[in-house]
Amino acid sequence: MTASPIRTERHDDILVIISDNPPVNALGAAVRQGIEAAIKDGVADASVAAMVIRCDGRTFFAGADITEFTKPPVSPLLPELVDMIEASTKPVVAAIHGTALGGGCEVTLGCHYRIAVPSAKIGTPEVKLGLLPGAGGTQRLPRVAGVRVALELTAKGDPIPAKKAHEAGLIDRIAGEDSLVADALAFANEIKDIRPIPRASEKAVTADPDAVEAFRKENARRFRGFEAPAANIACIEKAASGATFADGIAFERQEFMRLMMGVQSAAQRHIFFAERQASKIDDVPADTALRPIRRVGVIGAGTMGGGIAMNFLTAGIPVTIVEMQADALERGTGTIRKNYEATAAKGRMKPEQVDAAMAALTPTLAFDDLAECDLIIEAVYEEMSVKKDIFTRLDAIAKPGAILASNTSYLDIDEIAAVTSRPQDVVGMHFFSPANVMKLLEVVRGAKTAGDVLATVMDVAKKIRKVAVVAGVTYGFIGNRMLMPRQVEATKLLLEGATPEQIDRVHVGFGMPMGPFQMADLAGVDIGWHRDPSRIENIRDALAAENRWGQKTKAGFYDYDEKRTPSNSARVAEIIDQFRAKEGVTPREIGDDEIVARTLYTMVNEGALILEEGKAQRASDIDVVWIYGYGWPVYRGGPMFWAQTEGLKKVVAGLEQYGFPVARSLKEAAATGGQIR
Ligand code: T1G
Repeated sequence: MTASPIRTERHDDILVIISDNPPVNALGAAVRQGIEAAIKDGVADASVAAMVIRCDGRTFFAGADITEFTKPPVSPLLPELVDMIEASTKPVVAAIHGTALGGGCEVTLGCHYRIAVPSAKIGTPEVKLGLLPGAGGTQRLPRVAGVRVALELTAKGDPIPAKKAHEAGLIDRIAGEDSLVADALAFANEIKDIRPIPRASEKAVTADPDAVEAFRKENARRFRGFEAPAANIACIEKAASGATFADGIAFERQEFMRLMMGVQSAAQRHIFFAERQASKIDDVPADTALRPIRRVGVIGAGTMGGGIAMNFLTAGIPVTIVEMQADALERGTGTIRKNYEATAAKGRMKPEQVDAAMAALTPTLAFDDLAECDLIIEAVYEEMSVKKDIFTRLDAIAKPGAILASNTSYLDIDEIAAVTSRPQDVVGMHFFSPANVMKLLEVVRGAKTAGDVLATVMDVAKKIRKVAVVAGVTYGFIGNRMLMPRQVEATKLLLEGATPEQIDRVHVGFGMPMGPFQMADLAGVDIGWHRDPSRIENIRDALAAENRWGQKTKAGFYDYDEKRTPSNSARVAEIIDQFRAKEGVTPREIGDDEIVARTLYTMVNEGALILEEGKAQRASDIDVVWIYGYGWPVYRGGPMFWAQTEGLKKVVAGLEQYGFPVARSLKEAAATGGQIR
């Protein structure tokens, strides 16, 4: 019988209920049972005048235990526990530190008073799991904090700091940062005899139809395809509609169960755990000693180099940035400052933070200045000979133990490592553009990359707020390798009768932020072009030769106006027709299903091959790459998760129908009804 995570302490007539359930005091069954028993004892004990609920460790309850959602329910259910706390005949104070999230926030709402340290945050992020607060949160929040704050917390899912929560009435008292326990006891003594005991469910809700309308509009714009935000808004609206608390709760329960049973929530919960799993390297012990990273070197102050540097500067890690030419260096550092100032202008950074970040940047033309760096990231032209030259020079000047990383998007890390005397210190760090914005970082493990180098880079990734995924050495690693069959098939479909707008429409309708041709126009049709306008071997060559390089030249697969609004291009249709004629292809009607099979199923197939070759640790890592690197809709859980929900038999049949060789592991999983691993 394991010890309960709940214990109690008496402080005169105050009963303190304490949870010690690391790492985040998730409200698992044992925690709920322990709190239920303690509340019952406190209510029954005449010598108890009031109670305090608090948590040990780094945070107040961070929510229901998400791992329990796929298991049979165990009493008391969280809604029952929250109701039971609220019904207590003795006042209960929630003492909050860290992040009171989801069910944790709902427990505080069942309490009668809430006190929090200044650094605490409180919120209901269930929407990010494809859910809604299912323990009374949608009905109590508008009663305690008002409709607008309730909408912000539930439909967007971002927690708010204690100060803002206090202003909204969600928190009653702010404690001292280091005196929460004492201040909570004092607060309990102050309120213990106040009657009536304030209960959230008994408060009235002030309707705010404008707020509901505003959030509905924002939801349609920002959360295209997601089901949960609309459900959260509907529950808050129900609370503000004059419905009784009981009717509101019934509606909340109905909506919660509908979402919980849906594919979207399963997908979003899958990604929640997949993102955390991705940070684990199967064959490197979690307690591997890390190399200290006190200063980072970045080679190249262009778009990528500048963005990469910003990640570290923002995290407070000094950067030495090297360029070959003074004007390029000046341009690069100027762009960094401009980007920071733009962030500050939006109120997301203070001017002094901008100055501190820039003060930590050391621009130099002297390559040897990199000698003092612990991690050096090369972000120069995507050409193997250039990379090899850089790493040869690095090998000569970098200090022993420095980690030497390449930001290459495709190239062979082993080949780069081989020019150095320290291949164990060489690794790939593939940032996605814009590097200071995109969350994904592919960490490319060479054959000789040392375990502590990998562990250090994964740790640094966390520090610069990236979602890191380990990839093996293969052309394009994980994400870009899967992009290739998609681009090849999309181009073939053009020749066979589809149009850029049809293919992009299918992808955008699927939930991608943009389709293959919109993406080409954004990134640049001329990327990887041989620059010889007389050499026209495919449609992209033909576009590039006519300076149709995409948005930057106001013409690519689409035409663009001053505001970069795209329109279908008659010239592109002509070029495609010319290629059809040249290839002797008679265009045919192409259905959306064929586009899905040939541009999305082929990605899944490539993902299965990547797993078979050991170039990704797990299928969920591939999902994480596509969610955070390419905007795959999180409510579909990533390519490999989506394939399971699509049905692997259907995926295999689609691939075979269009003549694709199906990966062995995919075929086996489809045949056995198993999972792609
Ligand atoms: N349940 C189970 N495990 C959880 C968990 C949770 N709620 N939250 C975190 N973990 C695990 C996580 O998987 C990781 O495990 C470890 O804790 C550390 O997490 C009825 C239905 C609290 C801000 O959505 O946002 O309440 O990898 O790496 O970066 O209305 O965890 O170590 O094995 O993220 O310091 C609502 C989810 C649930 C909050 C801390 N609550 N958690 O971040 O650590 S649904 C949430 C977080 C709900 C009710 C509804 C973050 C954090 P491992 P971590 P962190």
